[in-house]
Amino acid sequence: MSGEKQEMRVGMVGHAFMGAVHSHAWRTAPRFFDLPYTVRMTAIGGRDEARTRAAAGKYGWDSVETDWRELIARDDIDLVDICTPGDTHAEIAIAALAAGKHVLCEKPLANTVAEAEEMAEAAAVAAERGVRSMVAFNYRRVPALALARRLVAEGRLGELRHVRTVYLQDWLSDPAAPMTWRLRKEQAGSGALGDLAAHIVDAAQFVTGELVTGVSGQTATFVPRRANGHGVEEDVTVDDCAVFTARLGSGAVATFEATRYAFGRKNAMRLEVNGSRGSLSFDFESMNELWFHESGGDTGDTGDTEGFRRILVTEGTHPYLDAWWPPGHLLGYEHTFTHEVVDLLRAVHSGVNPEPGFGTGLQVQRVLGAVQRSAEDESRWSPVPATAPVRT
Ligand code: SOE
Repeated sequence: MSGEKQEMRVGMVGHAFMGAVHSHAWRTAPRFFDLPYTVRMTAIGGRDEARTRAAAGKYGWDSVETDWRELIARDDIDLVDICTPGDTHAEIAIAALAAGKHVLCEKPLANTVAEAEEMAEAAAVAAERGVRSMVAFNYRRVPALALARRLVAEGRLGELRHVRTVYLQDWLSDPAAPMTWRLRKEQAGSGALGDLAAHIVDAAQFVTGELVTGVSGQTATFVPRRANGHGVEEDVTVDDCAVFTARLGSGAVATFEATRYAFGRKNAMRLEVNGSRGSLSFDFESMNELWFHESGGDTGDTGDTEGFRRILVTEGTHPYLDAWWPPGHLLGYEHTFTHEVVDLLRAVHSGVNPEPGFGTGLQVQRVLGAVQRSAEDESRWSPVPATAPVRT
């Protein structure tokens, strides 16, 4: 039938927390946004057949694969969504790209800069064949942060002076919290640095439109051993927190703090930007709000009535909101993943490289690597080499 939409047939590898929220995104994106494709949730991959079959039934996938190599070899799959721990991102993504599959890969892009460089190169080569790739920095798709980027780009804050970011969780505050793959370097690559700081580095670069050019940082591991599921104690081989200062391309000064020990903070991803004319402030735990202060700006406030005002980012004219609810009815964490899928599919259909692509993922990985080098060298200043954008 003419005008019938092409089907995008998706295969997802992994079915834990990220598998669940990505499944929700694939299911909702075509139902709430006008997309150039219909979406078929063709296969979900996992090593344990019983658990993967249960996930397929729960999240709505048509079939199951217990070997990701089988999944990417299928000719009824057009796009591979990687929701596994970081130690498998590179091999799965590079193989999927070589097989001509578009790729969405969870963050951080990889566990090392070297792996990220290989992935970015594979993405550039694949892009020349029209095969697209994106890294899942979902917080860019919070409408309030997309609005923040717009305000900075419009010059509403003037010249940037400070970027202040934290990402605070507390799920390791209890020393009795069990060992998990996230605490093993060989699986996770790093701890709070790659898991949480990756997000705020990308968010800072996204909102300001500037790249981190150098860092000085430290990491710490507060609880060096934890008991695994069998009651056997293992060494924690990653950081529990990472704290670092940085400079951005314009000379603005930035601070980053990522921890899993901020007792009472559940998912407090916060960003504040101070410029020569104004400031903005965001807290993911109030993700529908953006606080904005514009000295002598359009509020007409001057002198003793100036100050931050709250923008409730739920108007139909705000990024992504025209697809959802009336003003004031609020969005949640899961909506950011739906927005991510929408932007990916629209980019694939338009024949352009989606952002954040693997080149951006490599840039973030280079910042993380610079922090690790600095932390190992008594917080010495560690320059970050610029990352050329992925060739289109
Ligand atoms: C860590 O617990 C985590 O799940 C991150 O891995 C996600 O990227 C973040 O969005 C929520 O917290």
